[in-house]
Amino acid sequence: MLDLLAQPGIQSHDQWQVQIQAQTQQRADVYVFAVGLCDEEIRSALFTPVRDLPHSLLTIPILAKPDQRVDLPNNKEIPMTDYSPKPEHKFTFGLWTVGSRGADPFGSATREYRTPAELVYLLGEVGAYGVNFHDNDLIPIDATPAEAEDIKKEFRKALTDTGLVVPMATTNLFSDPIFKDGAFTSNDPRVRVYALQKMMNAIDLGVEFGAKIYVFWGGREGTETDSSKSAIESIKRSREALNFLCDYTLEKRYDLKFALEAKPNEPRADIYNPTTGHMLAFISTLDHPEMVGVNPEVAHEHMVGINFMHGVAQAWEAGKLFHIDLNDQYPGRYDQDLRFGSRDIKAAFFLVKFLEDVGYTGSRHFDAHAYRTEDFDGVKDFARGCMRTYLILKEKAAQFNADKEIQSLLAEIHADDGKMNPYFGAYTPQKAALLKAHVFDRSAIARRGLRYERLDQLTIDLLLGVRG
Ligand code: GCO
Ligand code: MN
Ligand code: MN
Repeated sequence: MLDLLAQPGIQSHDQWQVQIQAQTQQRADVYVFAVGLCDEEIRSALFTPVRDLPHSLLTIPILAKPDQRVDLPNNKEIPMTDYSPKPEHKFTFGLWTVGSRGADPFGSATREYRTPAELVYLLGEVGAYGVNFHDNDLIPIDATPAEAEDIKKEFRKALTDTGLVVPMATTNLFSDPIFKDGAFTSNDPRVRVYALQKMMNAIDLGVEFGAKIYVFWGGREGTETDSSKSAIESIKRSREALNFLCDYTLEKRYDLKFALEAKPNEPRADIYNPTTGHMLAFISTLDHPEMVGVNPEVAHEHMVGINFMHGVAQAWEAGKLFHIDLNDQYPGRYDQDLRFGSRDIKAAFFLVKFLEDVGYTGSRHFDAHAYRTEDFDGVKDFARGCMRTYLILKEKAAQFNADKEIQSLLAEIHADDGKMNPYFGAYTPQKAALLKAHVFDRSAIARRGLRYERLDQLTIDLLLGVRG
């Protein structure tokens, strides 16, 4: 190309951008700062990637010459930190999330169909670590064995090309009309055993692609009218099905754990085991509780207005946080599946802070979809936004932990002079007798201000970016 350009009067059609780039780069190094492009992509276009813009501006040689001017975008738009996703962040998306075509109960699809392989390439482009699927996201329910093989081949190639992995798989027990009254809790015994058969095949498929977590979401395990089903019988049927599938997995020697996902309603009017807390109680009644945990979802608990992070903490403390579905949701509304952190930033902050502080190492799975208004560029904006917000909040959490004023306030709030220690811990009759004799100055204790207003405002200042 450079030799060609050196010839006098050179004119070659359809190459002008390449020629301009070549001519520019004969005289200058070109540094590119881009959110959403990885270093390798920038290098493959023969540019030099720049990640930390303010720092690089001091070190790039051009600035050594005082007469040179550097055009910078508005400083405020320059992120000080690199918020681009990396494999160690474990960001995953479902085929059904970026593949959502925007249909809702009032309108049909607004985006065209993309094959599973095409969606994997899209996820590779935005920097995701993994992709998860329902059996029928990958293989349509009526596909012939030959069709299934072709789809799997193409999907596998996309995984190899992009380096994406499949950490989780799940079963669609809700779309086909056969599941109109549920799967494991259907009143029709044929449906209940068909669901078991479909589950075993779907588990095989997930394991074939390397899944280590298997999610169970019983979207149709519920009722519109409680005249139709016994709530007790439904719990017993669910338990029997899960016990059967645990034994199937053990017999096959699969390295697989189950994660149960609760949702209070939608698509059924009411769904059994409606919250993460219900699921945790249910798990303790199974034959193999050690291989079953939960997959809590932000939107599912926000729909009913409860504190999601508290449920996650309870699951974590019980050793049951096997997976997590991140998205957002206004309380008291239909299932919105909004981009992570786009509705309740404060709740998202405390959730991210929790996951990072305790050292959760599982997938950060985004179970959400782009607005119906979007084309596939908008789908990429949506996916990038989920990951970017997570990383910004992760940085804010580190800032919170390092903030001197916040930390000294917390030290004051949590101060303990140890005087009550003799009364804590296990019960003994002596301790009980001693405690009964202790006199408390209730009004003195109650008079102490706890300084939570100040602490919360510092948190808000930090989140709004006016602190440090
Ligand atoms: C929903 C659920 C689902 C499940 C998925 C995995 O509200 O529709 O969140 O998206 O997470 O079926 O089992
Ligand atoms: Mn959901
Ligand atoms: Mn979900």
